[in-house]
Amino acid sequence: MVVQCRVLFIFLGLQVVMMVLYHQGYHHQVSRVLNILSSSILSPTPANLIMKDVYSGLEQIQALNLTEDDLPSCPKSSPFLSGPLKVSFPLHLTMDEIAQKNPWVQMGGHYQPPNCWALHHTAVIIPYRARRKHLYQLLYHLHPFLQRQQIHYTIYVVHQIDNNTFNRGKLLNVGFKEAMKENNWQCIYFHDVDLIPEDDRNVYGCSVLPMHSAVAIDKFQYKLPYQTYFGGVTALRPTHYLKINGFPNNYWGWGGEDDDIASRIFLNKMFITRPPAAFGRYRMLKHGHDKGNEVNPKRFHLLSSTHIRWRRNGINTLNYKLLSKEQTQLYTNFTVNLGSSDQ
Ligand code: UD2
Ligand code: MN
Repeated sequence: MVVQCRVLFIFLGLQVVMMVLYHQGYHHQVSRVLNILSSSILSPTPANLIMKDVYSGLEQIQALNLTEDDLPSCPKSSPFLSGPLKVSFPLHLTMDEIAQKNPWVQMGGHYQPPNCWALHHTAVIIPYRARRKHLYQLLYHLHPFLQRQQIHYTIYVVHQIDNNTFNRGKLLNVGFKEAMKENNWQCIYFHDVDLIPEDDRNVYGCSVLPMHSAVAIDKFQYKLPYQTYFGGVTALRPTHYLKINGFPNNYWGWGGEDDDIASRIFLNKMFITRPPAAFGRYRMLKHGHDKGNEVNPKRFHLLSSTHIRWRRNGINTLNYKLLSKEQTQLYTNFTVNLGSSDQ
């Protein structure tokens, strides 16, 4: 009681100070202080909520003694959601260790809530080459993250095996095509291997608009670098993906393909939607520029002609060689040869 009185007293005192300052002409300063206070007191930022481990509570997942047909629908908001997560990076992760922590995940990186009928059916596609440590960290975090959301999902890794320059756009196209052969997915997430989500309210389901989920990344001080930014983690319904003719195949090396995809969306009269910044938070695992993914000097030139090219460069012109398809404990792996960079 005494503590409550003191808090109330301090609060009232602050209000009086603010009023006096305001009337003395310090409008700008007062509103700045109020903004800071309201954003830290009222908004659900990590500082004010108890941050849980991404695995906490998942031991409660239990199968019901019902056939699939009789399962109830999962609730709109999963009871496992806890908001901001305490993100930590265990050292020397192995596939077995991660699999043991995720007993409900089936071969191929497949999961379906055992106790309810999922509302979201999502394929997660990861473009990949030579980032094993990042991949294991992502798998360690993403599996429990998606189970917290009661989503039906599979994680697909599209591995560029050839020695040609890396091509993220083309790998994502391959991922889309191969994943859709496996299942009639309703939502496709395109996910960089090095982005670890920090808040489980960033639900990996599709909305009626193309989704850009990586709104606030630590690398960019948790701010959107620019308004049309569409990098990192994005999601589309298959119909929207097909409407924009998928992604460009001809961005070899680093950069530009994400802006090309954004242009395709705008050219098709769609808009981008985003989760609130407090939800769309990510940590990017540290890395430099990879060998074989050098900055693409042609990217600005290519971007200037997206409006001319998008119809004849995309999923309808995709060619690649699928060398193997393998089901591991934690993901389905597509190993591909993308061909050479001459197209
Ligand atoms: C930014 C974008 C990314 C993409 C890229 C330009 C963000 C958060 N991300 O990432 O979406 O548009 O710029 O191409 O802005 N990769 C490998 N092996 C490699 C090279 C790349 O696996 O040798 C994959 C991996 O999934 C990686 C992704 O490609 O996360 C993007 O490459 P990056 O992380 O090197 O580039 P970055 O962080 O600038
Ligand atoms: Mn990165």
